[in-house]
Amino acid sequence: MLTLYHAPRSRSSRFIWLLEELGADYEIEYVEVERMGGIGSADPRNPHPDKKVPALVHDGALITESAAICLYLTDLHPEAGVGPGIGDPLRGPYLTWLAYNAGVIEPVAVIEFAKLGDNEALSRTFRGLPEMQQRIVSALSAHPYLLGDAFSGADVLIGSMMQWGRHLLPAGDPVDAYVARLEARPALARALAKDEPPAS
Ligand SMILES: N[C@@H](CCC(=O)N[C@@H](CS)C(=O)NCC(=O)O)C(=O)O
Repeated sequence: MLTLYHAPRSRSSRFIWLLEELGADYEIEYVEVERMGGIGSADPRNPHPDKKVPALVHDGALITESAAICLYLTDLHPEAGVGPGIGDPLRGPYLTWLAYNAGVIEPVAVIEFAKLGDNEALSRTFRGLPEMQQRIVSALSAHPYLLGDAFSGADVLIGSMMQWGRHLLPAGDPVDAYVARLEARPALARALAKDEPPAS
C-alpha cells in the first residue's frame, strides 16, 4: 500500500496528481505543517523527519524529497509510461530534470523570493533566474513536454511550479501553452478535487 502524507496547497499536492496519472492504488493521510508566518503546526502523525510534506510510505518504507518520490513512483508503475526506465534513451534527461528541479529550480525560486539574487556565491552555485528561464523555455519551445513529445513525471514536478510560480517564467508562449496542456489533464482535475480533506 502507498500512503501519501499530504497538506493542501503544498509540494505534496503534485503527488496526488502523479498518483492519479499512474493509476496507483493509494491513500492520502492529510496532515498539518508549519507554514510561512508561523501558521499551522507540525503534525505528530507525519513520519517525515522534518515534519514536512510530501512524505510517502510504501509497504513500511519511508521516502522523502520530491525528486526521490517522483522517481520512486514512476519506477514503481512502469506500465503508466510516465517515467522512462533504465535503458530508455530518455532516462538520462528524465533524471536530469528531476535533479535540476531540486538542485537549481527550487533554490533559484527561493533566492528570488528572498530577494538574494545579487549574491555571488549563490549565483556561482545555482546560476540565476535568466538561466533557469532559458533552460525551461528552450525545452518547451522545441517540444510540448520537458522530455519531448510525451508527458512525464518531470512535467508533474516542474509543471506544478506554475500553480504558484508562474511569474518566475516569461509571460506568453511557450509557457502558457504548456500550462494549458497540463491543466487539460483529467488526472490533474481529479487530484485537485482531493487536495483538501473530505468534509467530515
Ligand atoms: N525538499 C523538500 C521540500 C519540502 C517542503 O519544503 N515542504 C513544505 C510544504 S510546501 C513543508 O512541508 N513545510 C513545512 C515546514 O517547513 O515545517 C521536497 O522537495 O520534498
